[in-house]
Amino acid sequence: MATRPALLSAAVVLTAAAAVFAIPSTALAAVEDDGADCPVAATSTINNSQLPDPFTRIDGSRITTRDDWRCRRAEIREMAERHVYGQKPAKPATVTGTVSTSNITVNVADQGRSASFSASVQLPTTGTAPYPAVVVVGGFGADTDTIRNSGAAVISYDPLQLGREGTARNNKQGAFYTLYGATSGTGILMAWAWGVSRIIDVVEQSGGNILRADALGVTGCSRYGKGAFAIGAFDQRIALTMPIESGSGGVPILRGIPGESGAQPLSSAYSEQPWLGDAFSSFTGNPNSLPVDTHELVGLVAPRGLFIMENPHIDWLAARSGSVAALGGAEVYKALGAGDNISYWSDVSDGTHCAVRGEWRTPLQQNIQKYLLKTGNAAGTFRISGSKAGNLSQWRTWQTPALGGGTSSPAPSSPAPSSPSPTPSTGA
Ligand code: MCU
Repeated sequence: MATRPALLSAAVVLTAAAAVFAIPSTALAAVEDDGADCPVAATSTINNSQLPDPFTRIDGSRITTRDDWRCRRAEIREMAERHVYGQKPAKPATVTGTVSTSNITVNVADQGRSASFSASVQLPTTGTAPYPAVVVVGGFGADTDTIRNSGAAVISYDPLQLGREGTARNNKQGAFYTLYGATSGTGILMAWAWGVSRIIDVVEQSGGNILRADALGVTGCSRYGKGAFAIGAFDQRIALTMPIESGSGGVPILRGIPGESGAQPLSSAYSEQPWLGDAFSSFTGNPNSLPVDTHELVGLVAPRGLFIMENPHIDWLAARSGSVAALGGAEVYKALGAGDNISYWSDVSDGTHCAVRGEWRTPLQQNIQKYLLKTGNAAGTFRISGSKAGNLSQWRTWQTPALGGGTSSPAPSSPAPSSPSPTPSTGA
């Protein structure tokens, strides 16, 4: 089981800052996991076809303040590791590497085992160093021209270096498994996420002349959209997370998949590749027994920038369940006072999987401006295809609390602000 360094000093500073200022609406943590010191009780399976309440702790009490979210978030993070993705080990004893205008190299070592991997860099077409950057996972589906023309570098990351596909679960391969063992129960999506965290370590250590560690985004399409989602959820140094057409094992609520016609079954997502952790095998036939679901993974990204892109034309991609995850996770954003920081867009015309789409060009640019360049302030938008519009009210019994500001005082007694559910757009 992975141990996490206490990171106490950073956590204490953050808590103290939060107590005075509450959570800034685009808050980016300076550390990978600012709740690493929070205790998380054992979890058991449940039996509930409705989405778990993101605001109710494992012990059954409900959070009342925004400060409370830090350790509630740690519970969700830990449950997602235990039951869905597998454990993400903390930064290993040694991480070294280099950053140049064309390449990033990473060397990792822990307990006598070592491995290396790299990523290529393409600078933006505009702006001056140090540059923001977007990690592009896998080689397709991301609009790298728009990213670079918006002023962010592209870091091209081949995640298969960290966790290969086509291997048996008891013989996992790649740099992650060189360190943690071929029989590690951690699935390759989390191995990919761990690799990006180590790239961020190297960017941080590089002195920041070329790339800015505090202005990093991540994107990827399809299986690499599943990866982009995990990468952003499990490292709070990522300022902007942009999964594209991620499908089963990505953004869509796990509880929704069995009932969504044509969606990739959970058993298929589990067995096609070792994407998810070994522990997920207990849930492929019954996601209702999971104590966590992906709307809470969306919540792990909050209040940081999140732009979810989906394709309603291919049933396999489970866009209806994806819309429910986004709507449910948006409730966490609202409770944290950051409702404008999440966007969802499935209202697209071209049915081609992982097409570079004109509809997403402007919101992509706006998200880069807001969260990476810090020059924009466009509000997030929901554009849900009418053909794949889920209804959050059918999936929850809980209501979203009005969380008190950054103190431990009880929540204000005023009712929760009425939260108009984003209206599905009617265009196909
Ligand atoms: C949506 O991502 C996957 C999908 O889960 C797989 O079933 C299919 O084989 O490949 C998709 C993909 O990665 O396409 C590039």
